[in-house]
Amino acid sequence: CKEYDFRQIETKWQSFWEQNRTFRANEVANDGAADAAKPKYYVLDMFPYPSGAGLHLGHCENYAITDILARFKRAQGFNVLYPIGWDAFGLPTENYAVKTGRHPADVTRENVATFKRQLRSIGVSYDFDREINTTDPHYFKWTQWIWLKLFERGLAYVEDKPVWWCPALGTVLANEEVIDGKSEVGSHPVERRPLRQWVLRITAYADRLLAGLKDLDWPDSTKRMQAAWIGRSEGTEVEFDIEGVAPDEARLKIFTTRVDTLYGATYMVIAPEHPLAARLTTPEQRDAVAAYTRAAASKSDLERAELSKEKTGVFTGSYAINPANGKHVPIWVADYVLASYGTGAIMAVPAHDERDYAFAKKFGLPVVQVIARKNAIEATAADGDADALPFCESGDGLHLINSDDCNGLTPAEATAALQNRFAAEGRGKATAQYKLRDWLFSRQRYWGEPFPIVWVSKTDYAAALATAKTANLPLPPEPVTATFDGEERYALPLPASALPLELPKVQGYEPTGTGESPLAAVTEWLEIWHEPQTGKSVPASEPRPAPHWVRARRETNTMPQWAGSCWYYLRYLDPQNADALASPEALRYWSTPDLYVGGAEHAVLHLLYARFWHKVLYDLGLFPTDEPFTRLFHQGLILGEDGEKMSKSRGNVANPDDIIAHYGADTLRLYLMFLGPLEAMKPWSPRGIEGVYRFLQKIWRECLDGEGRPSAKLNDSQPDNEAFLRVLHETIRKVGDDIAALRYNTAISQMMICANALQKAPHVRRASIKLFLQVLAPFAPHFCEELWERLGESSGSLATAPWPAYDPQWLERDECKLVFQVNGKHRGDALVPKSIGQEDAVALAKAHPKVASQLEGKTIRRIIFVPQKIINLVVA
Ligand code: ANZ
Repeated sequence: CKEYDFRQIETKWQSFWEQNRTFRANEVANDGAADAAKPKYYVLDMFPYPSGAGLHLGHCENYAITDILARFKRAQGFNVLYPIGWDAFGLPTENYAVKTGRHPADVTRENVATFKRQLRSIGVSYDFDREINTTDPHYFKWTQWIWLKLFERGLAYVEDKPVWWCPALGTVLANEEVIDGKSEVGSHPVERRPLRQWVLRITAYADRLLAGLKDLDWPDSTKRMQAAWIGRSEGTEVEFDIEGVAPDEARLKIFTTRVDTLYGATYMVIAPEHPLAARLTTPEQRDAVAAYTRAAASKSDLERAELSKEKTGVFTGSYAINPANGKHVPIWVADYVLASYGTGAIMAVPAHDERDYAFAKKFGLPVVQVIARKNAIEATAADGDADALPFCESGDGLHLINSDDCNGLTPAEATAALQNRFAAEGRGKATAQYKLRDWLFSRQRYWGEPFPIVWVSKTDYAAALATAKTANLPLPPEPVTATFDGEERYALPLPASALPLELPKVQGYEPTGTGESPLAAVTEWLEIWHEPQTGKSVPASEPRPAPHWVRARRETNTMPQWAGSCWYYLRYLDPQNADALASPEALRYWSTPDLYVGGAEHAVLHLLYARFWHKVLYDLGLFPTDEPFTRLFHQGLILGEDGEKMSKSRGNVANPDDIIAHYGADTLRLYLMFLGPLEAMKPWSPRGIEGVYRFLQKIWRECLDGEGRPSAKLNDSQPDNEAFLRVLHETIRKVGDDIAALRYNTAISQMMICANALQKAPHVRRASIKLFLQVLAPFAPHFCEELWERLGESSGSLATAPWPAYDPQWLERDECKLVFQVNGKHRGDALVPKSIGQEDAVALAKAHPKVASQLEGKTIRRIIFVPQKIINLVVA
């Protein structure tokens, strides 16, 4: 269509918006009472990692969803905060820097520029004045500041622990970055290795993180995944006496979720790393246990816990005494019991646990059934009615057998009885365990936030303290004791006034391969004289500036990429603030996002970590509420044409730049939103895109003549015909409702019906067309701005026009689901007014991407229309 020149139009309006800063969110403090009185609406995207590959269609989908909502909310009179920024620390950029020798900051800058150009080209209405970048020292100053708060509250600690070491990446990875024993990035093999690590005590918040889920307006599946990750198990701790060991000297404590099966415990297992392992091992068994323990050390928890894994283990030579029946049962070491869960020891009940059963069978240990169906005859395995073992059922209709005085009780009754008995004896108690582990929070890489601490020896610190006292100086901050390469040292926090602690320039970005980051090679930065009161430093090679300065070594670990994304939604509220992460006024006015949109792949980690930090900020009194994201929405994945996930290796990636060049951004936006329900997974098809493109062209031609001036159809001197008015007002109502409920695809079908009504109407009033453009504008903003202007609107941008009201007298309330078929096969459906006629129904069906692709190169032979039900296109 020669007249609808989307290239020229889109560029024109993008510059207009930019020059006029049309989408600037009003400041809280600076703007007058009028804006403060406006209700706020904060809509947030999960900010992107600016990779070298640029934007993909999934980003476009995500940002189109929020942009449409942001434009709608502005029109409704909200003061809208709709910001964007860059989650720019992290591995891919650093790996690229390693390869090319370029500074990661330079690489980041280029990638950000590409992303920004692409974002502008899709017409997203971000307030770019609030752009943030996690790698900017003005930003990470506050990431470090929050970390200091965690440190002060004892929520950050150092531990030498076995961690995932990836030889190829030369770094340690978090559990979450290891998938099936390979690194998530690059799929390299990983192994276990002990290293000095910073760890965050997220487990202290496990209960609150779990309880808080209840009130969140989040997809259920995501809430379930987080709950499972936190993994609260209700159970019982029981202490078993050890044969030949006095109970007050040592007892073996186990955690079980099935204390009702206690009479069926025929052996015990401790983890190879269990603190009692050496003590329980008899001299005859020492070599075997030692060999076994060595072998287990190289395995991951994941491998060890694998259900189907061949069970291995060795006998310690010792026995425990079952407190229920006094029987002596052997204690084994086996790696299917993890040191990091529960108490690192279990009572094994092979009759009722799959892993214990497999183990008992392999090592010839006894199997005693103690739970049975009530109606099943207590019988030998030979009897047809016996429960098949292992019998892992729970629930109703069960009772205890072979359990002395507990016989006949239900599992719940037995659990209560045994818990009471052990509580009275001081031998056990009801308790809960969590799957959640503390959060391994260091990386041995360059491109991350440095930790705002220094390491000092205890004697040096004591000397500095004494000097400060005699010289009447402020005292140094409180240090925390930690083991540093086998020696007790102090981790001394920098004072907040010394932040940000920036990254030094380095020669190369390769990991050192020793477990330390490239920072370990920057001696000038690393080894310093440090003034504890101010955080000032000079290289240790220089003379000590004053006696209260202390010899120190900086931390060479950096923070993981998650750090910056844990609190970024707060920085948008007040991004330039140099004195606080955000002002109290900004925090109060904008509060947390009203809607957060992003991929379901972040269901656990990012969303859990951010909730944790937010709760800490809440506890510090910095924030009035303790959940960051009260409403969350996941957009569905856009698949390749083949229905597979888009990926470079499959060669099925559609590039947004190409589509925009071909059809324009407005068409791309409409098309992405029309593909199906926003939360659904949907395959991309370039064919269906023609339908929405024609939809825009049709509107264009109805509104303008060949010269691009208002068309002869526009007639303000006559009232509109009723048929058109009915569709128009129904459209205003429905689009408003649908946007608010994130049902964009049905909003678009309604607008298509409206475009057909417009086409059929003999004449229309300009004011009516404008109403239509106003509701279409959030979806196709450039297109609508242009028509709005050409239809004689001189009062500036359509983006600032209020949302139109519908006239209830024209409303058609009754809707029905119309099914689209091609040759009798279901290809889609839409919610439409019951009064819809055949012509509109056909037009709507044809515009549907899945129908459109079926019509390609075919001729429609017959149309079967069953009003309010089906439109079937018979093609050949
Ligand atoms: C006896 C028993 C009998 C168990 C039975 C289960 C079924 P969740 O639900 O995951 O919390 N267990 C406890 N600590 C363990 C550890 N460190 N490593 C491996 N397994 C461990 O599972 C709790 C159950 O897992 C516990 O209850 C224990 O086995 C085992 F019919 O005790 B059970």
